[in-house]
Amino acid sequence: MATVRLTVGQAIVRFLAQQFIERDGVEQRFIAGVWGIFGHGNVAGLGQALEELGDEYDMPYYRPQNEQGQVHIASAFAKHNNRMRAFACTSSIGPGALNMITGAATATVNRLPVLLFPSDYFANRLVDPVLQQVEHPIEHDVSASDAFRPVSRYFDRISRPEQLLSSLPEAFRVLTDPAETGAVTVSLPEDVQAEVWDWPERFFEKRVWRVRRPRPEAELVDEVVELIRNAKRPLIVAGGGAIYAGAEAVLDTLATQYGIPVSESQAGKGVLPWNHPWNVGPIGSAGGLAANRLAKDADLVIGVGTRMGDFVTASRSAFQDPDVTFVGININAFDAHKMRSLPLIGDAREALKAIAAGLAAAGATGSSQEYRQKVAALKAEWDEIVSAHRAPNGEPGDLSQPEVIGIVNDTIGGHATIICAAGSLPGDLLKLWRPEDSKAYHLEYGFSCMGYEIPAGIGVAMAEPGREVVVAIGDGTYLMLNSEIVTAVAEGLKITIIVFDNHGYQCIKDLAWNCGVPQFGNELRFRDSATGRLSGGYIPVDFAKHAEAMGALGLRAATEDEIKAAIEQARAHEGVTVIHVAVSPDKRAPGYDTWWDVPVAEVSSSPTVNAAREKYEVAVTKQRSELL
Ligand SMILES: Cc1ncc(C[n+]2csc(CCOP(=O)(O)OP(=O)(O)O)c2C)c(N)n1
Ligand SMILES: [Mg+2]
Repeated sequence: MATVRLTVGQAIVRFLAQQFIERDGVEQRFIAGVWGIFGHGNVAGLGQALEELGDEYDMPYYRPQNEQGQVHIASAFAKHNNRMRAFACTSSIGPGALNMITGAATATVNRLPVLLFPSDYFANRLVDPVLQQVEHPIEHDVSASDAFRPVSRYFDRISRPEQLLSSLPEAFRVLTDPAETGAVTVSLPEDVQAEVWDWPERFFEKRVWRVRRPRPEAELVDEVVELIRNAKRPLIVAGGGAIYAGAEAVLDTLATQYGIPVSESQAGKGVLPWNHPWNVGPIGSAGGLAANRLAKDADLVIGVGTRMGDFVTASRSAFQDPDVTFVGININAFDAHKMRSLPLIGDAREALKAIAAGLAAAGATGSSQEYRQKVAALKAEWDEIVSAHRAPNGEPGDLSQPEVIGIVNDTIGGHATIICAAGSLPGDLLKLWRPEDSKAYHLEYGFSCMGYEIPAGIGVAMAEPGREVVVAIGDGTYLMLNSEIVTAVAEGLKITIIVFDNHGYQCIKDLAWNCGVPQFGNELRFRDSATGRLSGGYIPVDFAKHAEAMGALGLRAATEDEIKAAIEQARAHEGVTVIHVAVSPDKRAPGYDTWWDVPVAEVSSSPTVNAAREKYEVAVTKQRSELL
């Protein structure tokens, strides 16, 4: 057997370079590069290998500022590429590795492939405890990297070089499997990374991972066709899986031909353009009037590539028809079964095609004229509500977040990619943003991880050079993780970041208030010596100056005209622009006929808490616990 002598680090670089992915006849290299922060755990292992072999094998290295940031960059890159390209990430041991945990969980929850190589303590244990080693007192084989297990879809620790031979192919099988994908973690002890092995040459031959598009079972398709034919008030809920599978066109045809309204989750928004006649807008706790009213009375709900998270189901209160039936079209059996669904397990595009063919063969005519008119009327009503929220009210110095969203969307249009993840912005964007294609709305709302936004701007800008990238971020979230601005500057990327400054964690203040709790800890205020609490004046933060310090163009905008001018300046600037926009701390889009389960204290001496509890006890009666 022909062999080649390389270290574990070097073998990894060569292996990564030879992994390809193919779907629908399109083949490409899967791993676009390696992000990493070096420390003693990986500097002479993977670090050495990337330095020596990176150019030769076209495996570029990128340097972030924070290990969490690099995993978010990788997630966003994969998401914008519909999971057909990915990054690997390396970190040192202990703290560097643990900084990747939050990113790993975010990737796994959102079903996004990221390949993580945290470093690990010496496998030979001769220097124990090495710097940064968590010494577990009784379980000697437990290391910090074991914390990746619950947040990864695949985990392995390489304590002998030859273990790579079985571990790496398995890692790529999971990464490229549409149902299993997520964070894949291969932990690399620092001594093993530098150890040599005579690898079979075949290990480094080109390998193509074909992305499955499984067709659902024909018998179940027939059942679904019958359900649709008998439904009086059908409703589709489109999730991220519909976009990853490229089901846009078939969904359009099915909805149009059979008069089935399509509602959207955060990950599914954009699958149909906002002005598509059958797109009734967002559903659930952060949803809109049209979809939520349709959901309430729907007799058949067809989930397409959705996890049926609590925001979509309004904590299981969205669907009130006593006999409502669910169909779960999903490549992931786990998701397909949710809400007691008839599980139509398979690729979303292929499943919808099969249903369309079944409906055509059965001579189905689709929903009634009455239902079609009702859908059209609700959509028109919702569109008007959205337009009203977005319209600038012209009061300088008192801009609301919905108005700013409208101004920004009108200025950049419906094809720029808007990015967001946490705070009150996701809810307002879900309701008010008007995407015109399925890659124009990039929300991470599976984990709603504060800190995803700016790194995601990098991931999207790298995934699709040429598309305008705009990050919408709250002031609180900006303060949590902004340092990847430096990375974007270093990479020469053009990204516009709009900071919505409302003096703190206002969505949580709203939430607290809904639970009867007054402002406590959420706003960004000085400590007040009189109360001893954080109830002093607002702490002024100059976000434009802060961004300038990191090499970005920093701008401020307080009026409609200033926002438009700032965006134009950002467009003309070859680099990162941060626009600081002050928005009202209290004005956000309201909820529409919905609820979200946030438990209220069952006992309290506060009358507002008791009043909120009373309301809560009424609200939970709408929760359909039988739909489990
Ligand atoms: C990492 C992380 N920590 C905590 C939370 C809980 N959380 C959700 S939104 C939010 C406040 C966000 O504040 P900001 O970005 O200013 O947005 P705003 O609510 O003001 O719109 C917090 C603390 C979270 N989602 N992620
Ligand atoms: Mg805020």
